[in-house]
Amino acid sequence: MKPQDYIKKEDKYGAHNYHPLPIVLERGKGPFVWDVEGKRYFDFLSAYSAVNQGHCHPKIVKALTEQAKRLTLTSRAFYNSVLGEYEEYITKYFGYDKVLPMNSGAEADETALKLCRKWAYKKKGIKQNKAKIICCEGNFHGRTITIISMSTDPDARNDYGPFTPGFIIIPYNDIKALDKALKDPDVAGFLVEPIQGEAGVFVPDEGYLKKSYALCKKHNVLFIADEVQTGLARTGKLLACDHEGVRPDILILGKALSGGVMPISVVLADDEIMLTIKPGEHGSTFGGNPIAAKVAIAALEVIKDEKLAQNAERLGKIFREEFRSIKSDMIQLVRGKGLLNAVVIRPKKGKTAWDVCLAMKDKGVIAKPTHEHIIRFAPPLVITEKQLREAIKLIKEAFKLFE
Ligand code: IF1
Repeated sequence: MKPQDYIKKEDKYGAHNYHPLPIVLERGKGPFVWDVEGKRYFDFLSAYSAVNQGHCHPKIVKALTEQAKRLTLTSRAFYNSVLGEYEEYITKYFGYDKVLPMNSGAEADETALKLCRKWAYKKKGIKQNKAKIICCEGNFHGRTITIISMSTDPDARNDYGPFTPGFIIIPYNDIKALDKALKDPDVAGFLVEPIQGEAGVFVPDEGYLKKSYALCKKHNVLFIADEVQTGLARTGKLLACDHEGVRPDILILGKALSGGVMPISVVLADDEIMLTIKPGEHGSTFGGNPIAAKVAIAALEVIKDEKLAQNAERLGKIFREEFRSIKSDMIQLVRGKGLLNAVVIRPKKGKTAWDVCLAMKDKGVIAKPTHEHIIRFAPPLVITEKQLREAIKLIKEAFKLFE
């Protein structure tokens, strides 16, 4: 089959809820993917930061396949021999009393919202159904109806109403707006991405997280960090909150928690918050399944053993420096932290970010625009300096085509 045949088949039999770049992938290894015609590419999207450990990491695949041959799923109706090991490992790894295991990032965000509301009624004493949660313009926390009820992106929320009430939306990176919103005694939590990914890799001002956290504590409000995309070494620290020494009251992780081999997410919190949910009050068929338990341990070990945060920190600096040296009037600005970066593209003679991505694809680097004019560059964190410099050379060649 030709690439076109694969594309036609997806078009005919699959929902049209995506508009992929015209490339058909069939193999991945480390920072590379290959298409069905055997052409190799640098993957600069990393499945939206789910393959931080590189495609098909052998240690993670081994954990997956070995457990899959023993016991794949028990449901939480029974205990099993690996969940406790995983729960102990991940709570010690991040320094929390307890973990609630789920599957997708959206499920973990939903779980965090439910935990925050439970805590509001059981601990803070907010009246039933009055709890409010503050979130930010430009947020992305998933695609469920409640989560898009917080969204300010028309594409994410149009024609999906009616929406879930109980959210206060404030501008991102605006301490004054947060301070004002926190005056409402019914506020229970503040849900925030330490860096806004989908919005175009918006890095807030230095100190924003620290000041937000302090304000939340002053008003007895939970600081909830969605690190689904920024966590797990992506921004040059284990967590993006670590850049400011902030310890979220509720921490949400997903994506690279499995190294991209399956959906695994968690919510981490201390007992005062986590134990407000009693048996039977929340759950999921696959949440914390034996394969996920073993895969997540392996994925977390890889992050530590291969010093991925340090690599992301060092190579991110090189990436931004190199990119800023590219002479192209299509490059408006480069921003990011660690290996989560984005380039804002100035359209030129009708050519947009999409055209740049097509040109990069032809050169052997794949990335995709988020919104009209922003290209996110997020390679797997296992990329070496030599490979990064090779990829940047190819990206420069692509931009040259628009001179
Ligand atoms: C898509 C990007 C979007 C996330 C944060 C929770 C979730 C995500 C900070 C939900 C998921 C994915 C979803 C995917 C595209 C991608 C994405 F920012 F990463 F680029 F959409 F904004 N919190 N982000 O980024 O996790 O349920 O997907 O496991 O939906 O198009 P999920």
